[in-house]
Amino acid sequence: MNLHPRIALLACALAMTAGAQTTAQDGFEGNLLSSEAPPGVWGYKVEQEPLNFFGTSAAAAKSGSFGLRNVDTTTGPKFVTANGLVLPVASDAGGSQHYERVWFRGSNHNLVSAAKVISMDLAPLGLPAAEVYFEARTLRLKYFNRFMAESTPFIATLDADGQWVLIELFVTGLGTDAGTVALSLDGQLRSFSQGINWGGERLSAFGLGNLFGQSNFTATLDFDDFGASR
Ligand SMILES: [Ca+2]
Repeated sequence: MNLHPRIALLACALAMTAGAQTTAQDGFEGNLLSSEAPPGVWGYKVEQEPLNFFGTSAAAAKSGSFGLRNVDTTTGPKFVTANGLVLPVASDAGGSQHYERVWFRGSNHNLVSAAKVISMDLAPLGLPAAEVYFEARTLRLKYFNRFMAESTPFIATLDADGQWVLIELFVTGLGTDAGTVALSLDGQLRSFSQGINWGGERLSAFGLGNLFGQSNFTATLDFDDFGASR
């Protein structure tokens, strides 16, 4: 049976709402890391470009007083995780569904390469179940199956530089050969893929920030009101 994508997404969203357990929320009003006092929600921070600014900032607030900002000004020849926050998920046994959302705003792009801004990562494969890249005024959805085959089912062009957009990722069927990935922007379903083979895989982590890209990439990336549930 082929469900209409909107119906499938609605079913997915309702299923998540019905049994939803909040994995994490962060409005970036306080500490970031779980090792800090009082504790934040993130397991660790990756900073391969430590000269960049990466932290909470009033200038990055969508709501409340602060948001998360990455000002990437450094350049170099390598592909790196410039500045990222990672939330490991240790208890996922597979056969499961996950939801991740964040308000995002990108500006001051130097038109060189792109940066992964949000991801849901698989184990043991180590590649993302779903990820979104920011490149100037475009957002690109990608995913990988258990055979490391990459798909790019959707590219969105934003109306303007520096525009806030609500990014929502829905993933179901982890651990099965009937996985689905859905992307919603500003509450509108924009992409739905099904029949993804994730046999033997489970969710290992949520990621946010400037997670992977060519280090010649520079831009200002703002995030607020992160949430994840299962
Ligand atoms: Ca905030």
